[in-house]
Amino acid sequence: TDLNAFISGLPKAELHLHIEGSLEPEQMFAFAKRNGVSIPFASVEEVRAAYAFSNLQDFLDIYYAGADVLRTEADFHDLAFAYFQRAAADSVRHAEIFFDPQTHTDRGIPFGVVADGLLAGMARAEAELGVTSKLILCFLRHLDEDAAFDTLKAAEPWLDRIVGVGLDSSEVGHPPSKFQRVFARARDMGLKLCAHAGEEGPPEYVREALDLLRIDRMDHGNRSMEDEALIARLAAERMTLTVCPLSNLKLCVVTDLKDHPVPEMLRRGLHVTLNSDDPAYFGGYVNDNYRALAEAVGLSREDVVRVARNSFEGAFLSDAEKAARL
Ligand code: ES4
Ligand code: ZN
Repeated sequence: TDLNAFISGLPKAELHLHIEGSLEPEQMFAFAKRNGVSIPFASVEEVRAAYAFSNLQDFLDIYYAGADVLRTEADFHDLAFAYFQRAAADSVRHAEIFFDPQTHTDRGIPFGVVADGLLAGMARAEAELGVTSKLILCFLRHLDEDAAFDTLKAAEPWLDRIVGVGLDSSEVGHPPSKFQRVFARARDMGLKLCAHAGEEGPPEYVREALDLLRIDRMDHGNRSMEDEALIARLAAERMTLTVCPLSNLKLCVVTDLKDHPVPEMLRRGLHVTLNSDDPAYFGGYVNDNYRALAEAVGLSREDVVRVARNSFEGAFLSDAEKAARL
């Protein structure tokens, strides 16, 4: 359709992408082979068949298992560069990518192997594809705050190349308040702050992310829509929400894309962006997310332009850098 073609060519930023979640089944087999790692699947088809999730934890169990094939700096470079090639094909001009260092350091992969590999892939993407990027270190919320502090410490030599910190993994039972001290430290260090909130967790977790973590950007935020005062506050504070429609569908955060909260978010003046989250697991990259949502809820061309503009406005870039990307 016309709108689909328009979406394809529209310059956009991707602000919610877990690089480990861009590991395609074909790459999983290739990395497993070159590293001599065994995986519990016989074929790419078998892997894809396993990607039927009923909630966030279902997905996380498979996602952490898949990450075990990533061992060397070259693996992290190749993973990142392959993502940027797909992003460039979707007219993504800038991407802010999450990584989960604890998933790797807890298996004996040094922080520097992960960070240097990703940073090399990012530098190559800027040089060869013209896609700029920033790196965001996520703390795993199912682990304790001391482990997050240890991770921040391990990251110290790289902090000039890391724009901010995030909070991901199992949300329910691990409220933002659990990480208040480490987020305060990160803020003091000059890092930007974001957190997954209101994906499965209640509006109270969204409030904690705002009041206790003092986040600069909110990942997901869907369940904010259950709380009128919270909606008004997010609009007044011009908080950017990094929404992920195909992720929400695959993890049963919504039962049908037709019921997705984005139209209501836009009506209420929220600064919505659209993103792919874990594209290899959820069935689509950023344009697939724009297109599937636009078709399901009937987004207009103006809505789509608004969302793409929000993606640059919400990026952790200076005004001059933002202007250069548009
Ligand atoms: C994630 Cl969709 C999602 N939610 C929370 N944590 C995550 N880590 C990777 N993808
Ligand atoms: Zn996410």
